[in-house]
Amino acid sequence: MHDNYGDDSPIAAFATVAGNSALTLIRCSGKGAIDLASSVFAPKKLKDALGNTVLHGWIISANEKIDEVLVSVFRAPKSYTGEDSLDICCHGGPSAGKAVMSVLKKAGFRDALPGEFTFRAFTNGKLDLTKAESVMELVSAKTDTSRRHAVSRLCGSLETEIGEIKKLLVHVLSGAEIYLDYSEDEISADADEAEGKLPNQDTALDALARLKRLSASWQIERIFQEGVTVVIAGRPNSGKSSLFNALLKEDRSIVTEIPGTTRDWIEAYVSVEGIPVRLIDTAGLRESSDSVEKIGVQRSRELLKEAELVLYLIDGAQGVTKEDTAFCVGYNAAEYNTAENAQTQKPLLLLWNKADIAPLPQNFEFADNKTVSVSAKTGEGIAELFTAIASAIQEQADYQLREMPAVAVGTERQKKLVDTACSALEEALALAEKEEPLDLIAPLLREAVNALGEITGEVSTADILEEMFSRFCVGK
Ligand SMILES: Nc1nc2c(ncn2[C@@H]2O[C@H](COP(=O)(O)OP(=O)(O)OP(=O)(O)O)[C@@H](O)[C@H]2O)c(=O)[nH]1
Ligand SMILES: [Mg+2]
Repeated sequence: MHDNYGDDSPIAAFATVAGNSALTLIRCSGKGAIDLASSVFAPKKLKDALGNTVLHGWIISANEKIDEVLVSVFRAPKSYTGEDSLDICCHGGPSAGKAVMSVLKKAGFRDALPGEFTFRAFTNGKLDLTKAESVMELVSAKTDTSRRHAVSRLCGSLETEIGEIKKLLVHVLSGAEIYLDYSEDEISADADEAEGKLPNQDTALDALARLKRLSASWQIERIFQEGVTVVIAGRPNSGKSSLFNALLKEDRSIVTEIPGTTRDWIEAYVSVEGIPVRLIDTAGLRESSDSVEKIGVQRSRELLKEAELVLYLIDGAQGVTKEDTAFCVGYNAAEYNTAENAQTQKPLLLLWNKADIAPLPQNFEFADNKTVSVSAKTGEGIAELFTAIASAIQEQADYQLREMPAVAVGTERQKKLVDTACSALEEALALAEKEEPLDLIAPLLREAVNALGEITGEVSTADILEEMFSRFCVGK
């Protein structure tokens, strides 16, 4: 555990990113935080301020006015962290916030560690671990759907579900433990047990079904949290960068009529029917003698390995070329090195671009793929393309992306613990079926209960907490 995580010393951190903006927010929290801040604030006395009030004044250092600020004062335990806290709203830009921070540090605040505010909120009982994690999910939500899922957990949907399942398991466990208190001959052939069932078997099955639903929810949730990597590939000049810009609805990637324009890849997130798509524009695939372009093409090939879906562009003005065939069907032309170029068996969506000047031929069939006709230039077919991308992502999933369960796990950590509980419970049920003694079964039930306790943080160790919170950003 880091030396400082877990203490209550006064900490400060920027809650907003540096850059040109109207305002910068600095967060402070900890024992004595209000008194410390009061020593560098004028003309009012911050230390006399009531909780939940906002004071206007100046941050001062040796009588020099550093910045004009608004300070929100929160008194323990009524604050995000549960401690005395302040939000100092400074002017934006590269200088004001920095100067204020330097004064605060001199006054006795130390830099906050990543996630330390939320860590303190957790240790002070302000939120459980599922809510703490949802704060991070919310900050990094890439689409509106991702945001909604995170907000549902922040409101406690997962905490409640875990709590309810845990109650069921505790009920099953206490049933088993009652029997354990008696010697074998005292147990008068309990009906359930005799039939190879756990005491309160129905409750155990109900818990198992709910755990399985939660575990399965991660397949969908992972997509909404992490996004799907979609790589745009094709020959130079086929219009990849134009398409990238059209999907993003902004001019991000350089477009010219010169083949080989894109050298280094570029990525951006775009929402496709609520699914966060990490869209990557790559260098056009061709053999090149230009050393910079060569590296670009090599990078395109590496990115293709990462892709979960490839959008392959055919330049309609050129029609299908042997390179297109080599890529899409691994066609073995003697003059073309297919081994290196054939796509790595990734799901592929074929696009016929430049439909404005070269319409898709009737009955066009190529490489057994459905072909979407688009014009990156005029926007024709782009709406249909969004639908086609969403369908292609859906096709690879063995669950309905649009049918999000009411409660879902939001992190890999939670999913793993749900699985631990699931397998322990399944094993307990299997042992009961074999009519094994309860003293073998009860520890498994306890393991399941503990795993659920770890999800919410009732059961936690310093290592687990540090691992989790160190992935948060500073200022959260
Ligand atoms: N008419 C027409 N021209 C297009 C369309 N899409 C792209 N172009 C033109 O095709 C040329 C190449 O476009 P880019 O988007 O730079 O092509 P690219 O595939 O990124 O090319 P590289 O980066 O060199 O691999 C430019 O002159 C574009 O204006 C389209 O749908 N219709
Ligand atoms: Mg390009």
